[in-house]
Amino acid sequence: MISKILIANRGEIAVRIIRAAKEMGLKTVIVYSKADKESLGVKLADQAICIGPPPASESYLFYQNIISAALSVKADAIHPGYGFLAENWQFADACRMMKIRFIGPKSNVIRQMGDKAKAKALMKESGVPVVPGSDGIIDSFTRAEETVDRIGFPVIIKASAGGGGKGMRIVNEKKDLEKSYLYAANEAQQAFGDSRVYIEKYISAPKHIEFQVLGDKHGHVIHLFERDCSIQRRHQKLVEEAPSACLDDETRKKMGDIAVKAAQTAQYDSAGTIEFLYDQGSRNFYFIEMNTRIQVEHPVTESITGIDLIKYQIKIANGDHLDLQQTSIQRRGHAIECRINAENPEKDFNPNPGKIIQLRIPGGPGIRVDSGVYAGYAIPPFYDSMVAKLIAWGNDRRESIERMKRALDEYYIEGVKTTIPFHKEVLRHKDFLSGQYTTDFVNRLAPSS
Ligand code: MV4
Repeated sequence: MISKILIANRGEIAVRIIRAAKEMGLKTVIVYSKADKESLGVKLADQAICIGPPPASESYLFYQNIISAALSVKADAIHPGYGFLAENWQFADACRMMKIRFIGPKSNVIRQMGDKAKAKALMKESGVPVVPGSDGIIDSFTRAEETVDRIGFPVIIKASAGGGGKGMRIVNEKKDLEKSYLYAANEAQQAFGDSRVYIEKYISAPKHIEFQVLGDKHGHVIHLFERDCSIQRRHQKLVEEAPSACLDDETRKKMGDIAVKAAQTAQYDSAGTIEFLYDQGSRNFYFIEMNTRIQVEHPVTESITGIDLIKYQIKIANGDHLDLQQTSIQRRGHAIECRINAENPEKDFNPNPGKIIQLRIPGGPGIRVDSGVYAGYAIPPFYDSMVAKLIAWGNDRRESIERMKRALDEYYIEGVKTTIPFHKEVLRHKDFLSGQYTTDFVNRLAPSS
């Protein structure tokens, strides 16, 4: 039985995991880099162990030290959060070898879903709709030509070891294909040490719809509906909502059933996400990838279902049977999340770390704030710039929007520039209000250089 959890992460997600563990009566240990000594997670955990200097490669990614820390305090499980080691199959495997439970899926599942071309082929084989394309790795320009002759332009070249948008290249005409293919393969090699790429038909201005799934170690899988994550900038999501304002109940039901089938195909246990591109014109949807971690935007799903996803991750890692049935999962109301980043939206969203001089956190009905900062805290420059997530729940979309606007007005952060003004603009934009916005929304609002 799990009784002590080591948190191999920082910031708001470390705090979120500590909160879930404490409510379950479990002991918590956090590891931290020298830059995070004064973090909220270090203050809230039962125990804290410094694992190295600020650079992540020497601390949060240096998993041998993290495993040593877990062994030294007799932690029975490690929660990786998101980012850092969350989708590192070698780390999950090392935990297993050291008899520490990795709070996430099996290492071979992380590995398989991390190879995006292989994951796509596996899904297609079991009847999950995928975007037409190369159905596997493109290992020569000749094969690239054959593929585009079959599917037509525009196409998108993706790194198989990528995901989340890194190493992608859109190609509109034949004369650019060879250059783009070589460029994409080279970029993939630089970024992931793996040059393999695959090709898909490029879907223009799609919606990014993802389904939350939960599976246990006994083969029981359910979904917890969708999140609309179409508001992103340079592949960083900025606003997420559930349910999606663009889905009809018939399409939602089809996508949910397919999401469960995809997770079953992957032999998935723990919390995971099935990503789809949704074409509003044709109402077609396509699996693009699976994320084998808890995601930043999970509170949106928690808000509309009342289900604590972190607690379920822990229970599932412990081997418990999932005590939820698909037919008993009810959606209630609407939730929106705004990511509050220490970035200057007026200066190309440049990171803006520094000391928080004053802080007023919103509250009241329907408002949740997941944050790792406090007044007087200095945001270190070494990691991502997200300092808080503001989640607004309402009985319907209109109420959640009004609550979010009200909460953004209440929020006062002095000392660092944040994305709050950007969010205020999004919330009054006609395309956001209509719910019909697509992945090109931010680029049209604030064209990136
Ligand atoms: C696509 C696509 C269009 N067609 N795939 C980006 C994030 C990653 N999870 C999937 N992504 C996309 N995949 C096909 N077949 C559009 C995106 C996409 C995108 C692509 C290039 C530049 C910006 C983008 C923003 C959102 C989605």
